[in-house]
Amino acid sequence: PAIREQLMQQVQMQMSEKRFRHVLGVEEMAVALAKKYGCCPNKASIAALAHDYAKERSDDAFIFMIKKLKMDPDLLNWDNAIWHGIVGAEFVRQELGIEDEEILQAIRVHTTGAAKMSLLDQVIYVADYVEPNRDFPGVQEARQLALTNLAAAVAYETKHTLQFLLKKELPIYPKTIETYNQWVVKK
Ligand code: DGI
Ligand code: FE
Ligand code: FE
Ligand code: FE
Repeated sequence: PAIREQLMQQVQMQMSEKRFRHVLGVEEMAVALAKKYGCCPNKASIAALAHDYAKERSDDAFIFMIKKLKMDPDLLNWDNAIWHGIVGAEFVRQELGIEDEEILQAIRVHTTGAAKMSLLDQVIYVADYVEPNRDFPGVQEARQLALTNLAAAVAYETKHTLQFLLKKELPIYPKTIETYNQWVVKK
């Protein structure tokens, strides 16, 4: 539909060609997963197109937005990796006029996941990880899981992302640990 075309253009203008290709890959995968698991393909399309909308903004732009909206001041201790989802959703709301809370929430949690994730949240989180342009050891297995068991794919992604962060001695955002405890730890 026309709104998708317009959104695509607005997103494309905000990022490198490579990142835009990633975004289109996430959209393709998200729509497929939405159809498979029974959540709204239209919302999946919009959320996917907008999920990395703010990723190329300056640190100053994120800091300004966090202060302007009086968001959790702890956010100031983090960086682009964490900001572009949680704070990025506010750029999406303000600049793209997307007000749908389900879509904004999927954008907020697309990097870290969350203990509670809606079907749409899971679809975007997983689609971001396994879209066709991604290439890393394990992506085949992650894709396989995505098409057969969405919750298992969320768990796989969470576990492997945490392993990657630990190996690089990067700081772990508390939400990432909450996601791990909820989705990976065997009960
Ligand atoms: O924006 P993308 O590259 O498509 O993917 P993403 O939003 O899932 O992840 C962006 C980066 O964020 C990626 O390099 C992994 C990193 N990340 C995920 N969870 C955490 C994190 N970085 C830190 N420091 N802490 C986290 O908990
Ligand atoms: Fe992202
Ligand atoms: Fe991701
Ligand atoms: Fe992404």
